[in-house]
Amino acid sequence: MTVLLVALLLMLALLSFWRMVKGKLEPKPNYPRGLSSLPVIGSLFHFAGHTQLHLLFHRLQQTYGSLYSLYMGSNFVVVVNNYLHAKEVLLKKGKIFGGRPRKVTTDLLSRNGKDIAFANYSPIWKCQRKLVHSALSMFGDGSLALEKIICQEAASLCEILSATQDSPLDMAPELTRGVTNVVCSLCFNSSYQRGDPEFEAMLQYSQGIVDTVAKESMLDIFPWLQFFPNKDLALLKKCVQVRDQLLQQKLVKHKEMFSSDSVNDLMDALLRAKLNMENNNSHLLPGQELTDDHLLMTVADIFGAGVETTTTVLKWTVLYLLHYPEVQQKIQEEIDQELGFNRYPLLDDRQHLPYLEATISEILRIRPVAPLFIPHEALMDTSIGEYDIPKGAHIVINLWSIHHDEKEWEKPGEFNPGRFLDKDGKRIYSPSSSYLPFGAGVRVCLGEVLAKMELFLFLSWTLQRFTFSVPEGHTLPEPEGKFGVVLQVPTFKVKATLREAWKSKVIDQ
Ligand code: STR
Repeated sequence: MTVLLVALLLMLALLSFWRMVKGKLEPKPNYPRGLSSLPVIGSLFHFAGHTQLHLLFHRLQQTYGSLYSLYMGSNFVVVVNNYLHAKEVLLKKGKIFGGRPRKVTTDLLSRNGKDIAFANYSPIWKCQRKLVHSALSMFGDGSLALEKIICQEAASLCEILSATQDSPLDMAPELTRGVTNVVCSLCFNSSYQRGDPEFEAMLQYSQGIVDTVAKESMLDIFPWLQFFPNKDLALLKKCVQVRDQLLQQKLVKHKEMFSSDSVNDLMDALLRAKLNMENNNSHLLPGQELTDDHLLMTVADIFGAGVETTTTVLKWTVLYLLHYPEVQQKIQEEIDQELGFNRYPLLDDRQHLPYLEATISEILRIRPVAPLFIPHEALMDTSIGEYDIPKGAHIVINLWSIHHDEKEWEKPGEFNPGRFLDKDGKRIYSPSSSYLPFGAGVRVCLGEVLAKMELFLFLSWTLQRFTFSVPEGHTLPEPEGKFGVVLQVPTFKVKATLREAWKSKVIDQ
């Protein structure tokens, strides 16, 4: 009996010794320093009362350093606030971090990740991206057609501004329509007139989607909430339904009219690719074919992204020009000098208008469109810097912190387009690498070229002709953004005054 007891004790001692040795040999993973957390809710109590997540994550650096971790409910989240770490995630380990966390709201929006923005890294996803990329360069930068379309929309915007001259105007819907028509031409080869009911419906559902989707809401953190009545979820479902109806109509029409000899827009290009893939279906594995759902969700993404992002930047620019009339004046002086009043701006003028280009760069820095990008997911065990990152971790890159890093930017809170110009003010350059307005790596923005074309043309056209100011009796709008899937601009009114030199001219194209 005693022998047995001694043997048992010895075995236990050996076991614990072996565990200790093993523990020493295989050290605990070295995760980034973490915020305290509780079961079920995770670290959410740190967020109480904060809706501006990008600002909170920026501030938490003071306590936890630039790379830290937390729990959103039961999800392990790593927050990256430094550009070197961000580049490691996006560029060096782009494929490893190429996943997207599944969320209730984005699954609803994208039919369980059949789009590009919210889908995981996969062969079919790569194919979708490639198709959009080649379609964009075919209809976009490859030809002059797009430049002409944008100029037409810019001219129409100017007409509206001169018709409503001097009376307070909310420019948001007008800017949205201009930008929407450009994306509409690209996606569907169509456009909207002012007051078109379909356009009004689109404005509404888009706002509903922006208000509810991918903003780290409770619904996304606790998926079981979807089984209870939820206002946000009901709104999102309604908006997605309206959007899908519109898209479905467009798809049916495109299928009816389809001819592989005349591919006029993104939808045609996707339909052609789908037919081609079906014709050589020998190497198509199940789950890897391009379905109607993939096609619709791809177009929906390009459309939604194309509208919401560029419009947001244009609104921010007008808001900042109200705050900094001297910047507006400088842009106008540059335009007057380089272009004069007898011709309208073209893309070729970009190289001659560095101050306008610098202003656009500064807007993209100080008010990034997507302050936390869209979260990434680690597809395998990996690392960031010296820290271990487990498979399945969600990675939130705080672009706000990257663009407001005091070690990289002089007075980052100040709006100063001059920081993007060389000392003669003739050439635009980036004074810091801590600047990623369009992201980087395998998931880099597909619309960067298009966006830059639109921003330049819409702004140069309007500023050549008009001066924006705060209407009498109105106050300057606060430059506070509202956090969401895009950083939303407050609603405000402007007075657009036709400049002296244009008073005797008619705007023609
Ligand atoms: C805006 C509203 C809408 O109707 C559809 C979409 C889907 C694509 C989204 C877009 C949204 C918001 C901006 C996103 C874009 C994909 C890429 C872009 C998130 C929700 C950015 O990363 C800024």
